[in-house]
Amino acid sequence: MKQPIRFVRIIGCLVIVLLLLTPASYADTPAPIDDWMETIEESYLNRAYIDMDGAYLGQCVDLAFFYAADIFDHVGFRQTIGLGNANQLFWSASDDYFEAIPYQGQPPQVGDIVSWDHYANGHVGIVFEVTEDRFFIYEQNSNMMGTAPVTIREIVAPDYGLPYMSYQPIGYLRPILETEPVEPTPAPISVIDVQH
Ligand SMILES: [Ca+2]
Repeated sequence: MKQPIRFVRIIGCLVIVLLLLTPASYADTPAPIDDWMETIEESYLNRAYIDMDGAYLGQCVDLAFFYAADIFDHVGFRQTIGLGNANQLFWSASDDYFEAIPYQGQPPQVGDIVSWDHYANGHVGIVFEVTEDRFFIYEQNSNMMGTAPVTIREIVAPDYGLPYMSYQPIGYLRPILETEPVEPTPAPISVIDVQH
């Protein structure tokens, strides 16, 4: 009986090692972010724009305001993301709610707000997918008139400049949210109980 028991132990250990080595994935994205992206896909993407501040119709910052208001739904967005133009939000966001990570060549994470500094007011978008050499954002104001719906833009490495400009991002605002607790996978009973 020794051999089967040893085999089960080895398999059990391999399963645990594989679980520990599994890289972070979208499953690690906090639920409020996932829920917000679902709302965008179902109700706004290529359909409607969002005007949170009542000025200039659907600006890019309105989407960031909407995002902040939704994922921190117990407090107004002015107290979390702050006020200002797109190129000011990186510094005005409250560090109780967002970690401001300066751009140093690294890719963002899903859920980050990316800020760029170009023209007078800058630009922001919310990252919904990251691949090996590019990431994708939801954005507004793609027609510069404020009347365009929420759209998608692809941002390509290495400098992550906007396609129509070549500015690097100022940085990433990363929401400070709890990730979903991961239920530990119980070890096979035979591994725990059998002692010799
Ligand atoms: Ca507006």
